[in-house]
Amino acid sequence: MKDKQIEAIISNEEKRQAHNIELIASENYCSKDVMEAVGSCLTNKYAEGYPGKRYYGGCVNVDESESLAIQRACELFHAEHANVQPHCGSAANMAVYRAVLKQGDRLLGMSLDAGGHLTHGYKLSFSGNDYETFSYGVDKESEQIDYDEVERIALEVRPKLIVAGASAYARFIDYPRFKAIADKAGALLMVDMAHVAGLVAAGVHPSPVPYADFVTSTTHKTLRGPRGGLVLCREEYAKALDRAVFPGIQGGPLCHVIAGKAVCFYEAMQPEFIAYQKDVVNNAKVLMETLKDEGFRIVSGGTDNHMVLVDVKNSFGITGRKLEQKLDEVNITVNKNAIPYDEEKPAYTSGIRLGTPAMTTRGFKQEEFKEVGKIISLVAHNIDDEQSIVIAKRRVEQLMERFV
Ligand code: DSN
Repeated sequence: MKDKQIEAIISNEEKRQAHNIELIASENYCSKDVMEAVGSCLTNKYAEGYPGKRYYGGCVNVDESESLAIQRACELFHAEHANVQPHCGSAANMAVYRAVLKQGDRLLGMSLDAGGHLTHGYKLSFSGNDYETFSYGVDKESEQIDYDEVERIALEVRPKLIVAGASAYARFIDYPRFKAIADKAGALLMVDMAHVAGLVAAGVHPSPVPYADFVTSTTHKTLRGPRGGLVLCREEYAKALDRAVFPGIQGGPLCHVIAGKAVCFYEAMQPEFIAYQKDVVNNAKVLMETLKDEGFRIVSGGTDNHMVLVDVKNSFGITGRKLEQKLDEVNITVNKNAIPYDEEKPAYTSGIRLGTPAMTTRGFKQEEFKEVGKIISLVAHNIDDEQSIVIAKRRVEQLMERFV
């Protein structure tokens, strides 16, 4: 590469990704094939429009690639229609809102504090600006969604759209119940399955597709594809959705990323993908149990998916931020995360969020996740003891020796 500065930055990031234990629940390592598609000459092509109906000549190959991605997405998730153009998850959610809501319409989503996403109605996001938004949270005791309470709010608020799905929620979501609530309240239902899309594709997590009018996702989390967005919907909403994506909110699609999505959907149809997703879930359970045994309080008491939400404040009297920083020092990457009814500010938080998708891709099994839990415990129990930090870092290096 002629640009030595960027070359060095990429090389440093390659090293960081190879040597660190990556536990951010929304991250993963996509395959070389996905990276090849994303790094291909398809990045050079403009293709505003949809396959067969473009505003540029020369789209024969990108038409084929996008058609394949659409066909595979529908097959993988048993959906009637797919739009593979959203540049990211936020754009996917925005497209659905714009397809069915007018400015000022009512939207009900999970609150950010309880584990929802910014785009599910948070006031500083476009979603909270463009629509009149209401939120539901989790029960204070169980720290799980209280469906009776969601129903009560929905019947009071009468939203046009209910959003289910979360960024920091480790339990199954009852999609049939959400559908029943939406029907009773006269609302449409959108499920944002970004975090669990890979689990859904592999059948190790319930699918929202039979119940939701729209399902949105990213393609880079558990699904292990390129960074990007996806919307699935019933045929009756296909035209409105496609118009909302282009020309509604986006211009030219990222043809190289769409090809990467097609590769990702192909990979997700292979038997080894199912085995991988089973491991992701089993590894999360092992990590959760290890941490529990080591004295950590687990939010909601467990996990049904790829994620473990840990209350470090009430376990060790430290903030999520402090533990995130100390784990960074020993080359374990996590993110601080608010827990339900958190009294700490968002920049500090009482919790950390852990995920198993990335390290399961790297080959970690249950034994390695037990050791990860124990190293996290060593750091949390000895947060200001430099000697313990040195020992923890050495244990991370030893663990990673077999995986680099
Ligand atoms: N920011 C993502 C996450 O980490 O969960 C959600 O989009």
